[in-house]
Amino acid sequence: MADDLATRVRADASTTAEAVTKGAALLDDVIRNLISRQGRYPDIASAHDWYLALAYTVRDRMLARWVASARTYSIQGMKVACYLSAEFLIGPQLGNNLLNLGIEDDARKAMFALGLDLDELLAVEEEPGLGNGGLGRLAACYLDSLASLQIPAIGYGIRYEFGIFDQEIRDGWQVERTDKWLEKGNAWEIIRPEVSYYVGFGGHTEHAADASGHLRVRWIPARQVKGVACDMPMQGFRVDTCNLLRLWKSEAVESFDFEDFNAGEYYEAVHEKVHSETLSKVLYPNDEPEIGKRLRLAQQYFFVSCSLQDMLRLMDITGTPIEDFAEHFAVQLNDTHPSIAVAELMRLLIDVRELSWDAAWSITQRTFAYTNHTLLPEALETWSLPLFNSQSPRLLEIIYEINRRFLEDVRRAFPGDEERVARMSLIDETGGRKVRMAHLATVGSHAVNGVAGLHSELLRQTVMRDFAEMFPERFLNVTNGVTPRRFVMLSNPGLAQLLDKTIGDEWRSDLSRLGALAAHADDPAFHEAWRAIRRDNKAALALRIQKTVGIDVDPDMLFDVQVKRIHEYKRQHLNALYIIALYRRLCRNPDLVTAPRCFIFGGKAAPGYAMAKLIIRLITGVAEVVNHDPATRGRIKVVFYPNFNVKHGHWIYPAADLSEQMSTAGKEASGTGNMKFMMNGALTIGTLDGANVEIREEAGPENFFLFGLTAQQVEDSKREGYRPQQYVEANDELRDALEQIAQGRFSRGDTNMFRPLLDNLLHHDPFLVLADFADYAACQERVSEAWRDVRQWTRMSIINTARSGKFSSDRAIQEYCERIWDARAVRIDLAHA
Ligand code: 26Q
Repeated sequence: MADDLATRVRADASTTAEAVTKGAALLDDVIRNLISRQGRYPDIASAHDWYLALAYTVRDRMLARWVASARTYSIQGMKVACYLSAEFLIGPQLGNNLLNLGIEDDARKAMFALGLDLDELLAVEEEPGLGNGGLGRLAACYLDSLASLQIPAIGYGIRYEFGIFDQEIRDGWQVERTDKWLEKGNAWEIIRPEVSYYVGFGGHTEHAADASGHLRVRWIPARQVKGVACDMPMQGFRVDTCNLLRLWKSEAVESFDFEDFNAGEYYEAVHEKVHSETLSKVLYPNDEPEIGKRLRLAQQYFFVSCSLQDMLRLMDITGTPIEDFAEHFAVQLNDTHPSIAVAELMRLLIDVRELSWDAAWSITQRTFAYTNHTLLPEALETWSLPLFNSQSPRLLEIIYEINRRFLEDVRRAFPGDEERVARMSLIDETGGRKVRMAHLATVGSHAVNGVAGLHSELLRQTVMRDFAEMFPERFLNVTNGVTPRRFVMLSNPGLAQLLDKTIGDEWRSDLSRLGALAAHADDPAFHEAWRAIRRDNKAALALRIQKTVGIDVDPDMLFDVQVKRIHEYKRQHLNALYIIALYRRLCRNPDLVTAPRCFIFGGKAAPGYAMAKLIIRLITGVAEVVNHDPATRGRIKVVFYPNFNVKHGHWIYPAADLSEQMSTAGKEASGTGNMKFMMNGALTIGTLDGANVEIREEAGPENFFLFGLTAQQVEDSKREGYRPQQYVEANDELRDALEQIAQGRFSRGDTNMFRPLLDNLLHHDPFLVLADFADYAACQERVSEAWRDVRQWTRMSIINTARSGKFSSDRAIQEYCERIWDARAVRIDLAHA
């Protein structure tokens, strides 16, 4: 059978000799895996069986590279960059791994020879949704860049059994379904029971002098949980480097022996097992902390402790003295979620490895660096002292001691300024006492960075002001980036090929080379090719939309897209208000000349965030009315695309003409979707917020649709007493839109449904939706006008792609390596490993 199929591949006249050999070998391996790993045979194999067989085959190729990488790192004693993150939103792996290994064509041909379509196999893969959104996806882009730049690196996180929920829309409302991504197994992971660590919880500490008179602390935990390593290979693009994503799965320590238990103990032991396994059970689906969630703090400590113990084990294996820890590991804290690591490393070094406080503190500070992803006060993480103490009494003692020494430094630097001391303390004493995780991360790190220029600046001026005054050299900016492998090459192959043909393929490893496209921005033949690709992408998305939500959209319309988590500060409701105003205009004036538009939304609301769920309901309500009104047929469509995730992003980003980036200025730390759209040739309509500022700088103001108040004006208007009503009084269209909502027009006559949203807008409007409405609507008119000049729009689209080079995660990772980690590339050579 296998021979037969291999002959079919060889017989394909279009393949070169080398490709024939590679393709045939791949095919042989796929069939071997199908039989020996899955116990299936070709005649009865389902698409999922074939997917698995191919995935195993690809994994084997990566493991050979991973082994070569690991050997090289340990022999050469390279510094390893460790990225600690509670989330890694890595997305589907098969297509990306084929791309990075450079065997996509081989795989396509091998599958074809089996009578299978590679795209259909790619489609059956469940994506690991181990993150909420931006922060988790950023971590995944960084792993891709680290491997592609040949930097020794490990990603450390949690292997959640249930990732971010699947979103369904029922009667216009979001409904959550559990994400059972592991149900059919995960072909990419290697579970390593031999790589496991114990993590303690609760209990008490005992202080006593040791034989040589040094004070030693013993922590006697009340419970222990075992963390088992689950590894996923992270293959670099066109290199032999393959790094590791190591995710921890929690297990019970006790494997219990039936004979030793009476019935009572037996149930107790089972309970213990269930309890332990709960730790890595589910991802918290909120992109903001909730108060007092014990399990969340336990998850954070669990994965951080396992990860640090793992680093210490790697030191021991290679016989490296513990004193050299900071020369061998650079540990990046992805927001404050892993910041308990500062105290845990101190504990491991002092209590377990018996280093002095000063030696341990020096190692800790030189090891860690912290990335902040938010300025929103409600999103800054704190944990109540009683909760913290009951979980990790020893760590709290250590935090007190860090704080005592730190506040001494503050007092020395700012004598007599006790208010400053209170503001900077690691412990918040106002209200219930709490540990301030951002302060712990900042004090325990040698570098603190924001994720876009404006964000880093605001960080220094607002939430971190006192710290920036005391340690100005510690604060820096590293603007985020996204991987062009996944978000251009994989999801927009048509564009990738056109780029290769036009400017050569060096852009694939050096995105700044896209700049060469500018020379073609006025070439009519190139315009035509550009538009043809974009039209194909839009037709493909239109087909998906038809299949998933049953709405017909015309690919020649302007695709106006807002996909991201649903949040008031991101202002999807401002977009909705504009759609209502436009719709009303079109109803009133059948001859109005304007760009025919399809508004596409996507994004999940945190399950407990009622206002965000109501915003989804408003969008689906508007869609229902607008899409069924014959008066506006062909001129306006509204789509809420359910369950927006990485996979769906692959279809959406390449098909967008207009990227909506409309957060209230000063609130979005960076945004990364904005970068994905830009690379794929969308124009941006946006505020001066996050990385939009830099996108506009790069694209040029003439190629960016700017609207809205600046961060400074937002602050000023709040200080001066903002009155949302005043904007309603001054704008007929806005008033009409709000009235339509209030009258139940988008809620099937229900005049109560949107009351909370309207009350909020009219009386508080914390994100200045109404203040920015008029300017947004005017800006959208400029968009419509620009759209009608096809040549000019195409030119702007090309220029946006051409100038998107800065937003590659390769550039961002290079900055982290040079400015924060002092990490260097090492060439891995599979042939000589
Ligand atoms: C914290 C504690 C308890 C429970 C949940 C959390 C939690 C989880 C996720 C808090 C925050 C998040 C996610 C934040 C996030 O995605 N931030 C985004 O990060 C992107 C990458 O830097 C930026 O581009 C976005 O601007 C920022 O909003």
